[in-house]
Amino acid sequence: MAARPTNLRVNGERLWQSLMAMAEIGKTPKGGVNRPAASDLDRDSRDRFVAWCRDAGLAVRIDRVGNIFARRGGRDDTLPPIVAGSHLDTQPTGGKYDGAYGVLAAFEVVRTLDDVGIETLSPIEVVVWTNEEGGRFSPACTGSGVFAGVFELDYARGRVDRDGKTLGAELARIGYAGPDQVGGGPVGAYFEAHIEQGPILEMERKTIGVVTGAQGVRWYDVVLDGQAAHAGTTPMNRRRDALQGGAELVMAIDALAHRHAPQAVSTIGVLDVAPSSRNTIPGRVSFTVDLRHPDAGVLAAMDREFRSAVAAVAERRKLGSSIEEVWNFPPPVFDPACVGAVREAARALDFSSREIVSGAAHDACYMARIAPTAMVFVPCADGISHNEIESATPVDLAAGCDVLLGAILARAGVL
Ligand code: HGY
Ligand code: MN
Ligand code: MN
Repeated sequence: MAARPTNLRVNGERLWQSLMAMAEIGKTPKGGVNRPAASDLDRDSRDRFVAWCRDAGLAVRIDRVGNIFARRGGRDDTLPPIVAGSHLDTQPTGGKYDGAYGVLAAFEVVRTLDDVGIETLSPIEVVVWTNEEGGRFSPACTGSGVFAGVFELDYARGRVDRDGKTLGAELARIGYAGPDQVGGGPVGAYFEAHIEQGPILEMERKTIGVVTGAQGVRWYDVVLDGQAAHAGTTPMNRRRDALQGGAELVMAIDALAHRHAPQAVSTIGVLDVAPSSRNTIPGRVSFTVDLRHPDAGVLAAMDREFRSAVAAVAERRKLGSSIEEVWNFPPPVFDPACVGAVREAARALDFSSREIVSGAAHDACYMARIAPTAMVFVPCADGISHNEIESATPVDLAAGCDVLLGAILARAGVL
């Protein structure tokens, strides 16, 4: 096998142009992107990606949960593929780079190999995972979760959005309920490039994050039931006000993360009040809870404290309460050899780097359960993501793509 070319670099301008072209789909007035999973805009972004891949001569296949695989053959196509990619669905106030960067960086790697005529021993596949964000359909990382055997296909396809539509029906509607079995085959290695979505790399002026793992996540849906009643005629001591209970829990869940500082985080992203009338005491409140910590034991303690806080408020305010755990995602550890390939690629290219644990969950976290996996991070401005102002520089994005190229070649074998 030939030595890996050390001075090989991707076409950063082409990568940047592909990112800007993709960001046109679902773009928002503030410069962000809003492409909910399995929406028409998700379809349009998928169609654009598939067209680019077919123009580049890649063989494209879609599996039954909508994951897209674009394959570049290797000398020995019986070998397990080296897979790289991310997602194209976004948050409602998403940015141009969260997800799309990982997909288009992997695509740029393939296009660079074609430009210079490098043949690899193993085939390479660029992947777009379905519903990574979990914003429209919870939980997150649904497509990669089915692929990795974490979720059953029917469970994933049955997930329902706030309008009662299922992921499966929506994938069929947009033409991405593919024929192929989901997963089950060997994967040689998986790599994912992503913006850090946090402030560390930028603060430390590091170009590359060598990602060693991610923190654990737990998602819950909470419902509190009190009694709707007249705002004017109901004395304060006779009320069972669901929103007052919810407000107490909003503060308690914030305090919970501070008790486990500095790494714990807690977020309440959605809160609905019913019947939502200014002169009716709220009878029902429902809200989401997102708890995270890099240590599984601490996350379990946070879970216990969260559940006892709900029980205590419900008892004191005579409210009914229910907690549904919709996602339990233990902290993953990435493969040392793949992490080493990322570290070595950054070193060989003389990029500054540091090891980092991801604060966000990624499809790579599920892929780590079935294949040697690692991630490449690049900085984003002020560490801001899941916000329309999300920003990254063409130089950093190209650098991360160069490292992704080096890591993939380290596993795919150069002929
Ligand atoms: O929630 C996450 O960490 C990811 O953005 N889905
Ligand atoms: Mn992402
Ligand atoms: Mn995201």
